[in-house]
Amino acid sequence: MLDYNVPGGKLNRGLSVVDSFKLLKVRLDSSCALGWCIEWLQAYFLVLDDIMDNSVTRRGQPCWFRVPQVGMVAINDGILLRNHIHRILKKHFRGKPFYVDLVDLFNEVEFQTACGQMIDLITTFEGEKDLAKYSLPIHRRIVQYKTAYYSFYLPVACALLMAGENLENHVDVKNVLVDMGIYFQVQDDYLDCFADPETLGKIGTDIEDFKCSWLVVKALERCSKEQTEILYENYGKPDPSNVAKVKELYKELDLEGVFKEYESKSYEKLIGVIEAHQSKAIQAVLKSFLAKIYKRQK
Ligand code: GPP
Ligand code: MG
Ligand code: MG
Ligand code: MG
Repeated sequence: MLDYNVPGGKLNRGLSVVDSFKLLKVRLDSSCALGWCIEWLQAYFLVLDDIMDNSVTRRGQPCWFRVPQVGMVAINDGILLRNHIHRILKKHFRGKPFYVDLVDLFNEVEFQTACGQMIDLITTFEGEKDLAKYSLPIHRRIVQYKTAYYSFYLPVACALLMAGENLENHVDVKNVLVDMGIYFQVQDDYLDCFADPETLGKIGTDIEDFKCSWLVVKALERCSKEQTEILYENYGKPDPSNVAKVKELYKELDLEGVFKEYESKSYEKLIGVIEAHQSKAIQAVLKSFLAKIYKRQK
């Protein structure tokens, strides 16, 4: 179960912990163990997210719950993956002065992620499917919580804690990382529809699932009256012919072009904010993280 679900990703989150340690010049033997804790957290979220999103593939193989003889045992596997984070933390860090803060950080970030996942899911409830409620502020709220905290803030916060820093003094760093996480999830929403599943390692399900994706929000902003009707008729239905109509509309509205412009504008904005930071070491940490994801194809 561990071999199937923990490795095989891009390791952006885990490696960012290790890179941040190096850039902040923290000497600690167990930085890799901490990086892996975030990869375990990611595995736990993905196993459960794929059940909730009714997904088909992940990292180029069937989603864990789709493996014959796994099924809903996958829920318990998710819980086991989660438990192991705290077992690893205890094994490597229990005697350290930052141990309590580290445990608290993981708990807090997990709570934020579960809240984001809740909003992501309840906006798609059968019987409440109403595209009129989807807007950029709603999208931002969902992705800030479901993705940005655990994927971007957590790796750097871990390194800062171990460098002996008080996280309350780094609200500006948290804010940039949250914006970076929002940009990352917009990429995820874009790739869900436009990437080749072979490269991406997963088959998109956002249109079928009636997700508040960045693409549908942008489409709603740009649609004519007739196009809006097409979107309302076809969004959130499992039939491939409905999905195809939505994708056709996205092409007509040039959402690929809209995304490319968003991507370069976001990058420039983020670089601007990063370069205004007083610490060169923190600038390097943030830039190295951004470089990992800019113009990613998977
Ligand atoms: C990504 O959303 C968000 C998560 C993986 C967090 C899940 C949180 C839980 C508490 C289970 P997504 O569904 O767009 O990701 P993907 O496209 O990879 O399925
Ligand atoms: Mg999801
Ligand atoms: Mg998903
Ligand atoms: Mg997605």
